[in-house]
Amino acid sequence: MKTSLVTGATGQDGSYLIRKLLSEGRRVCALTRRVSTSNMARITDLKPGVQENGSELVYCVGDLTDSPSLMRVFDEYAPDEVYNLAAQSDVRVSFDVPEYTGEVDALGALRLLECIRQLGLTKKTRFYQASTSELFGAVREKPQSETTPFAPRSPYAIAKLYAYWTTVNYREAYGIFACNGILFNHESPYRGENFVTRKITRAAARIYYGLQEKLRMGNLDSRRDWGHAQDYVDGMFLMLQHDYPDDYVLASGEQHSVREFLEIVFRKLDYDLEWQGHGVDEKGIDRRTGKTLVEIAAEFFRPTEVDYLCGDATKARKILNWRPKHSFDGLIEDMVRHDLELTQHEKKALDKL
Ligand code: NAP
Ligand code: F7E
Repeated sequence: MKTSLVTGATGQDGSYLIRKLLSEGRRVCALTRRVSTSNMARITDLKPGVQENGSELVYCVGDLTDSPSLMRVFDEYAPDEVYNLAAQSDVRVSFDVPEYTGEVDALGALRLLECIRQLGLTKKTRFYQASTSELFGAVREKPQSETTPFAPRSPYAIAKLYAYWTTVNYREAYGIFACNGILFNHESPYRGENFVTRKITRAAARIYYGLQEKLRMGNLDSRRDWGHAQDYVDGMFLMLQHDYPDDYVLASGEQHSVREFLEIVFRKLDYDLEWQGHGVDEKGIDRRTGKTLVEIAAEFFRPTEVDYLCGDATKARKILNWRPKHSFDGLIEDMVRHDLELTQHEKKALDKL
């Protein structure tokens, strides 16, 4: 049985990838870090031990800022595959904690690759690095593909740039089967609530059930290429099963603004938003009730913004036969339905008090 180590196991992508790898019959080592509050919400249903289909789940503790903990895990499990998903992944927060972001996102990848090298696993262990469309930053061409030059615009993107080139370097220098997945934004009901799509679907559901009055937003006019996380973890898996290592863009090829995303979500809940005012004074008002549902707040803007992202995933489609199954509307439906259910439970619990 092949052993796959997943860092960032408690995150959005980790929670989907573990399920995928278990369904493929792997022994999965899910790396989690010690934190003072519970971080297991997305995977509470995944119990350790042998699963019904014969696959196996093991939880192990480690932190990307702590080499000894990583060495111990590699020494014990000698994984056939490593999916490095762990990161301080919030772009805006990276401006507040730039050094920490570099420790985890840049040096964390180096520490994992050093485990492979120092423990003599270079011929055995395949490595996936969670690279990002944020590398394209102030975009040099449209759409962006594997050959587009990088122009990072945040401490997060700069840290990920270091990890990207370290992955390429360890592939070339030591012959490690190491791949970069340059993934454009991908979302799901498991998306962290600080990221814009989930912030919107969660707030819209809370407004719908009367648990929140309005939503405070940053830059509504930035544009993203949003896909579904489930499709993107399938792509990660394909990269490590291929005959040779390489770097791939995964993207939907479709682009929408934050404003459009927000309007669609509210429309699904029967609100009809009209925009009034400009800049931080802009407001989203429901035409039927005259209520202000959306306001702009300066705190959600970034010192440097990435305005425009749209990916070209031709290479992944041709070489890996990667075929995303979800549409943009299907993604929104999935998220809205989930957050309506979640909020309904929240409201029932509150009503009982
Ligand atoms: P996420 O939900 O924020 O998950 C991040 C994971 O990293 C969590 O499990 C977190 O653990 C873990 N982590 C953070 N610091 C750590 C440390 N010092 N040591 C060990 N683990 C640590 O991120 P995601 O959306 O699933 O994204 C997965 C990866 O893909 C990230 O590397 C992200 O930067 C990258 N990426 C994401 C997207 C996207 O659109 N989602 C696109 C391109 C690239 P806790 O639960 O304990 O906090
Ligand atoms: O912002 C704008 C914001 O935080 C998207 C991470 O997974 O994808 C993610 O990074 C856009 C930005 O994602 C709010 O300014 C407006 O232009 O959802 P986000 P991100 O920064 O694109 C990439 C590919 C990663 O690699 C990252 O790890 O939305 N925006 N108003 C807002 N964003 C947030 N968070 N909150 C707002 O209120």
